[in-house]
Amino acid sequence: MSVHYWDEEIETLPRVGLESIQLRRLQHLVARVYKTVAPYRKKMEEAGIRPEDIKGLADLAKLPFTVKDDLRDNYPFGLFTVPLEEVVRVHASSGTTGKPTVVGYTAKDIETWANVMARALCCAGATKGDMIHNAYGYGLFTGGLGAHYGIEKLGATAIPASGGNSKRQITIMRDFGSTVLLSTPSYALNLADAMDAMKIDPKSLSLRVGIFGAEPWSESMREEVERKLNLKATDIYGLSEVMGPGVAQECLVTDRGMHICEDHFLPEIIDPETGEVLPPGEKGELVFTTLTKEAFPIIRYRTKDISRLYYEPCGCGRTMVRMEKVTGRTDDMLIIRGVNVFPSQVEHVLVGIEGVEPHYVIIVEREGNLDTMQVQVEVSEGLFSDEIRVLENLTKYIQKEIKDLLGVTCKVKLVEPKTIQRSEGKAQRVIDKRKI
Ligand code: DLL
Repeated sequence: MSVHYWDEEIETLPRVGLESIQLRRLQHLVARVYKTVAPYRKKMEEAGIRPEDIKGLADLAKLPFTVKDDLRDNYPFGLFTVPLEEVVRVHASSGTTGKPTVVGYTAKDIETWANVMARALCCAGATKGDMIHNAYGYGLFTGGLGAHYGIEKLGATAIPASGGNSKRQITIMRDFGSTVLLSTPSYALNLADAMDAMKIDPKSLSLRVGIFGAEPWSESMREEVERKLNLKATDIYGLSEVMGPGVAQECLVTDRGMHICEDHFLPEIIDPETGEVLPPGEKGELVFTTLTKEAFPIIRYRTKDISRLYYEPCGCGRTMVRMEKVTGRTDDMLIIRGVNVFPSQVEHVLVGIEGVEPHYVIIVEREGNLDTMQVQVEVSEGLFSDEIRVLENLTKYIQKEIKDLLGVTCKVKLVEPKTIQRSEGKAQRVIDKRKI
């Protein structure tokens, strides 16, 4: 397979060269942030560290972490390093709990972002000739606009579909001949359902590759999406605090991990309990330092995403480290009667069971002192009209599979097709009533 790069020189740079760029950029960043952002300076002073103490990349570990609360405490613009006149765009998280987090970009930041996003698109095999259907939400969420500028930078044709109105999206895909689909994996399934309802065979469309991210999705979900949409499904990772989509992207060669744009985003894996940096290959919490951002650089941001880093060379020739698919966050781990459960593990069990649709929700409650977990999952049209005994057996089977694989007893409730709320962006998989 011929690999094509957005920026071959940098993407295939030997690691020594890459690391020297990273160090230079890191030193520059720390000096600038120390000088211009009071909350960063205060934290560094408390930790007894000065910019000149950063002599090698290993010294990164001496710097204090940044967490989401730091952004909230400095809401809205307190961590920006440039005057607001220099900021050409802001994005914000929805802020389901407390204040939203706000991030800002200079014109150069937008240019960098477009470049890393174009790199991600190339990594997934997209070219100038592609018709790229962008169903990430446009607005304060970074997905839509972030991907959009990358598509234009690549020179491909952008279809700014945004989320929602699935039938119209399918019609557009068919009529415009969309070749690449960008959306959350849960919305991709939603689109597959709409296609089915419209009696459109995915094979009759021109979709070749999907670039799915913004939420955890299991390998079994990948197979499901590939089958239902007749495309190759690749994973894209990013977060607004660091940039937005395009921080990392799977290539078409590896089956292990996404290449991180390491010349812009410096990754570490830490032990979430102790904060200690873990050796390469170990699993832990992903931490990022931005190396080139102007308006809103961030130092050692704790993402809460669980991953690991692979430094082994990749068959595609890219030397940039790969991060393992993120299937859980330190804060979405459910503890059910002492057993740790990630929603993606439940997903892994459900998807692939015949007669079960990949639409589910996990409801956690506390009865007395006991945590209970109920998994509601849709069954397929044909099965729901089947005998009650068939449904009972299926319920028992799923309960047993979950118990065997995750070690937790749960109640399974099979629900009618199309009753679980569909997502237009990020899916809500868990309702934790213990927290309400
Ligand atoms: O979700 C940016 C994005 C847009 C990424 C479009 C990819 C595609 P936030 O809204 O700030 O930004 O959410 C970031 O989403 O910390 C992860 O927990 C999760 N996430 C993002 N990509 C993936 C992925 C965007 N590929 C948070 N796999 C992150 C698993 C992901 N989780």
